[in-house]
Amino acid sequence: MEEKKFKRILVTTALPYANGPVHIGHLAGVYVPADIYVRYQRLKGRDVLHIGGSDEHGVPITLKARKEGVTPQDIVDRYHAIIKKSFEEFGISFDIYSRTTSEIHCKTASDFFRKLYDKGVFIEKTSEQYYDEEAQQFLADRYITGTCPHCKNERAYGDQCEACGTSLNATDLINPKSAISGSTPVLRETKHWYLPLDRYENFLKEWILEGHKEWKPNVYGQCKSWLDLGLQPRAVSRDLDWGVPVPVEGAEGKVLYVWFDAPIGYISNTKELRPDDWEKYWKDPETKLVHFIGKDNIVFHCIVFPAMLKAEGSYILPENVPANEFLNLEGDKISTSRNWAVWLHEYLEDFPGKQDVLRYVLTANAPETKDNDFTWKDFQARNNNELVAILGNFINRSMVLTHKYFDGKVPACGELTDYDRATLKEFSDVKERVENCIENYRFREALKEAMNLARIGNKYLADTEPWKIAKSDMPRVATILNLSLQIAANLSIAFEPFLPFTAKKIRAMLGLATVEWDMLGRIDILPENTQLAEPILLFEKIDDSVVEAQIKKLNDTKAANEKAAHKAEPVAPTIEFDDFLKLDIRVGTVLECQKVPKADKLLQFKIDDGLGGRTIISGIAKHYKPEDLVGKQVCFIANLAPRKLKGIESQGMILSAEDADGRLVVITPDTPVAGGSCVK
Ligand code: B3M
Ligand code: ZN
Repeated sequence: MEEKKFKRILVTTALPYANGPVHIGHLAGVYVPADIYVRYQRLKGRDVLHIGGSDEHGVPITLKARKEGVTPQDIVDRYHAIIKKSFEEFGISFDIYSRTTSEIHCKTASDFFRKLYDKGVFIEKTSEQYYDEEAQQFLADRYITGTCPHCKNERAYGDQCEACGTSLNATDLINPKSAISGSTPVLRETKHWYLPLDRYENFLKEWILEGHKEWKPNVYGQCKSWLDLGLQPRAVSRDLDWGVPVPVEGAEGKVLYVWFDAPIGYISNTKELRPDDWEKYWKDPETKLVHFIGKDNIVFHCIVFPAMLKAEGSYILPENVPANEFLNLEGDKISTSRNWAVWLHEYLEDFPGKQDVLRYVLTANAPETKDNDFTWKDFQARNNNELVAILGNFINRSMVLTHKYFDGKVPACGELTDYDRATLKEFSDVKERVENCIENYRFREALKEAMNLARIGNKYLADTEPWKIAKSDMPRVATILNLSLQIAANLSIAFEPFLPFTAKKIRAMLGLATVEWDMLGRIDILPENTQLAEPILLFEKIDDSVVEAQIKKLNDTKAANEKAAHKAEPVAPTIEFDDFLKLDIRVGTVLECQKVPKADKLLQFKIDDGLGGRTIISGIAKHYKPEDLVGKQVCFIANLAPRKLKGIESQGMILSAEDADGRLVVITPDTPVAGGSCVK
């Protein structure tokens, strides 16, 4: 397999935006899986580099700076340091963690653009875009709000209306306002450079859809739907004063779009790390390039960046992009703006020294194939029932018994019994199984296999009960403990990728200096008479009160958010009662519900309205699975003029509540009523 095909491995992890600290979702989705992968490869003795860094450009950073009255550089300096420290503390073993404001990056990104420019790759286009005269800058679509031309929602964004789900152009908005200054923006002509993705469509189809069928189904599926829809040219420059300047004459005030420069950051950071031989990592087809990312970054890493690399012409393409789904927290989407997160720096304040507990829980519960939930109860259960009761217990008993009966020296292994042999046979294929899982990016399963080895050890000690025969049969006790300690040594290798702090402690107790992956499975790792160190406890029980305090902290956050959501000003002017009477609001039962093809926000409903049934389209596909809505009762406006959405006539509007984070929840009666009942 890969040993033959590849000489070296280049692993990159998504560059987090330096406008906030990192949380458990980042770790679970990207950095822990990548770290498991690179630690394993290093133990295998392979030539592997792990390249990371902060993404320090983009509009959100400039807005945060404006809000705080500091410079964008101040913002990124602050968060780059916080993020870097969190990663170090959690043992994420980067070979380099740099940043996209570095000089070498700006030059590399600039040269890359210039090369494509000189090759005539880009299309130049002039278009009219909104400009904020007060803030003296062009506005990204997201930073313009106004009235939706379709549903008249007054708080639609320049890229979409979240009330009716229509995607918009900023110029569609009625009464547009700048989100930066509140003033009315004006249209101005501006020129930009576009990467003609459509020209790479055939190449991408061939390369991904034919050549990489082995990619994870979530990744392959997303690529396929993008490619099926057809690709459009994408602007790779912006009117902004924060970023890498566009290296073309007459491009003053323009910078590279953040998603153009950020992936080039992987290249710049490799250059910074290995100035003399970086090219072999990026240009030799014997290098295996792997991008670890979250699912929201798939299109950029599987479509846009490969098209850029292909256009440049001298680079290799990724061999795999093992993107994960999202991790939720206690049943709710993790959200920075709602402070709904477990921040890494806060975790370490509350659980000092327990990095590996979090690494363990996040891997055991990793969102590899679907979104997953982190709960504090699960965290506690996995710590107490798995880490303490199995792994910790086994290592501790082996150590304590050896100290008790053999003064802490590895005793001699005598003749093996059938039971010993059966135990050894049970773990003889753990190595191959863990390897197989890790090579194929199935880290939860790999961890399960490693934990199974600890289970085997635990059961071996429990079954052989050496403490009961200490008086009668010391040679047998010696054999049992020798084997137990060899299993412990195996555990220190098998867990190194997953729980590096713990693996190191085990090795220190066993007096094992260096290990390699290929020692796994052997039972002669520890020579007879090796002096063991004093046993230390690897894990400790976590009490109910501790997790309850964490749950309370989250509940307090939730309460504060709800309060904040309600103090928002009235959203519409006062109306007369007669105006209210004009609305025919009814309750209906959802008979059928399905996604509208080629519209990622729309759901199509068939409603029992007591009047013979009707079809309604609603923009809530991001918030519900269609099957979960069937049978539910919803409220809808029955006398809204029908209108067509994606070619389907929508006969009404379903009512939903929106929280501060933009989450939509349908309004449903407290007790079921007949379909068609009026709401008054
Ligand atoms: N900073 C987006 C993100 O953090 C972006 C990743 C860049 S990877 C080149 O989700
Ligand atoms: Zn709308």
